[in-house]
Amino acid sequence: MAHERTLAILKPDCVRKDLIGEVLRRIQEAGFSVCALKMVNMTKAEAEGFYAVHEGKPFFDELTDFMSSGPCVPVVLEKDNAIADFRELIGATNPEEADDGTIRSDFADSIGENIVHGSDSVENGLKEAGYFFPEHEIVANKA
Ligand code: RTP
Ligand code: MG
Repeated sequence: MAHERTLAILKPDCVRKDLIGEVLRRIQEAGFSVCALKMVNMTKAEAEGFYAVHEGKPFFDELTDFMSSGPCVPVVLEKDNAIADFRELIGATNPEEADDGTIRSDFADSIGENIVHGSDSVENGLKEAGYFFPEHEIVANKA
């Protein structure tokens, strides 16, 4: 199984609900290593850049308004099979469809405000980590 990097974002609703610690605890308990972490307040333009792949979709304006509505916490994570395992840990995009015990099922209010982002491919994981962190700020934490 390949060692992979994924970029998680604890979204503004996660921060507003004081769930940073709880969500990070679940992520670490699931075996992910935290390799970079910070708090940022994205501008609308920065949120549009991050989610550029969704430009033109009906939810794009709502999504980028939400992602720039307050501080969020981008986190670079590493683990074997990180991309798929992280998406399993967080659950389906719509919390009503997320499996019991997943982060979105337990904490998210709606498909728009769904607590956490996870990269959807190895290539995007590397690209998205680079959106927030220069390579020298991503540290080797465990193997
Ligand atoms: P994410 O990128 O945030 O990890 O979420 P995802 O892969 O599960 O979902 P994606 O299709 O990439 O959509 C990105 C975010 O856009 C919002 N969304 N709203 N109202 C809607 O129909 C709708 N669809 C997507 C969600 O907040 C989703 O996380
Ligand atoms: Mg996505």
